[in-house]
Amino acid sequence: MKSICVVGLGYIGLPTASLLANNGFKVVGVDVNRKVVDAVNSGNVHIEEPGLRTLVEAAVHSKNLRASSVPEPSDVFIICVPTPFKEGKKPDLKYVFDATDAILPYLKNGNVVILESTVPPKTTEAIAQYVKEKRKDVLDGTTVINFAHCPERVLPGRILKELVENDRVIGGLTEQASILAKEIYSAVVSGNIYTTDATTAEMVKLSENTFRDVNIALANEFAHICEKLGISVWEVISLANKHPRVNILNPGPGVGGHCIAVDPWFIASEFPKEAKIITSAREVNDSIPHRVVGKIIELNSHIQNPIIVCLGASYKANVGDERNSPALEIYGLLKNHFNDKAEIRLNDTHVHNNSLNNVSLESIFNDASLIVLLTDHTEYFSIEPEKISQVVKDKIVFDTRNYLNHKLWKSSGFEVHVIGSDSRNE
Ligand code: SAJ
Repeated sequence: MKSICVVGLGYIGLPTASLLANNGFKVVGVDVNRKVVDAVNSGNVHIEEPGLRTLVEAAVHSKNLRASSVPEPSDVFIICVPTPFKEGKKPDLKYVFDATDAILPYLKNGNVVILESTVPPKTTEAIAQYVKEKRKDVLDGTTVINFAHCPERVLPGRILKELVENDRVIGGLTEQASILAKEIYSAVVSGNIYTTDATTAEMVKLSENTFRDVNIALANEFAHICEKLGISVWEVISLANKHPRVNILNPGPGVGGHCIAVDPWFIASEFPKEAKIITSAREVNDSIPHRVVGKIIELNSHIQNPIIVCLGASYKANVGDERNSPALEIYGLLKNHFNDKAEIRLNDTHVHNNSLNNVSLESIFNDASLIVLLTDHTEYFSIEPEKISQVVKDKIVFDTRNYLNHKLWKSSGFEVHVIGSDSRNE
């Protein structure tokens, strides 16, 4: 039985540590946040993710998972810490190097160090080099450490399923490192496991998220053009996607989260001359919240002191994560624009952030002049427009996700506006 130390108990680290523990590995999960450590040790979770609580409870109960503030000697170390960007959209690798510093004293001959965090090309090499600089025994070869990059690929909201079923790519700095890392993942992954070199694995991960970002940017650009043409982008995309080799994604209020809105910069910041499409897609997607705000201002132009209801704060449906959320950006931009000349209300049933003034669905619609759907949480689909129509001031709804039942809202007297579509066609 191998011992594994997972550094970082966030969206990726905690499910990974629990899954490995439930498959017989002895796992210590490490986090710098004491509250997270205490929560995990009592079988609790600090993240909203379907099925995670049960998985963590089982892992802690089996005594195969413990959380701690400091690493311990182990056979394998898996680094799952965030990699945000800093000023100038440059990758911030502070947490990756902090994690490396934390495990440095515990590294022994034959250990495997796996980097799961999404990183710019050549980071795995840089970490191995850093360890050599800090540990003479690694530099002179008396202690051999096997470094590999194995990027996580799971979709928030479906993490537990995808952690097991998705194919994995493992990029070892040496062939032996790939073989050893593959052994670990083989115990828990039912998808295929492909081995390659570390830089290729880094680029594979960045290419996946960049592909999605560029595709969404294209959909957002089509939405803008279709609005000008007075047609519905939703119909255009749906019909274009009937072609066997076309799969255009959905436009929306912008692209958020800690992956797709960040990772393309890991390529573009290092290759600014070459990364033309990547940079321009990022710029398109970053501009969408401003366009949405422009439309909201236009819809309120005839109203004195409007009350604007924003539904959703998280970056996408049915998750409680508001990092880089376009919904929150739009909320902030509206507050800045209107200042005290409008009341901007916000509801999100998934985000539990005390600094947000989260208004309940029971009272949020009272006297509203505009309802804007920003995140397509399932419960917003069940809002009854007939009931709402009796308490709002103006019956206008703006759907930035093309999610609501527009027929139903219209039959309750609402004027319905949808992103990427001329309201006359709705
Ligand atoms: N979005 C659109 N239109 C779409 C799809 C998404 O506007 O058609 C928006 C979402 O609303 C959200 C953002 O894009 O604001 C990103 O959401 P997402 O569901 O596309 O992706 P993430 O960030 O939750 O997860 C991605 C996934 N990558 C790919 O699908 C290639 C996931 O598999 C990765 O593991 C994850 O990034 C990560 O951690 O890197």
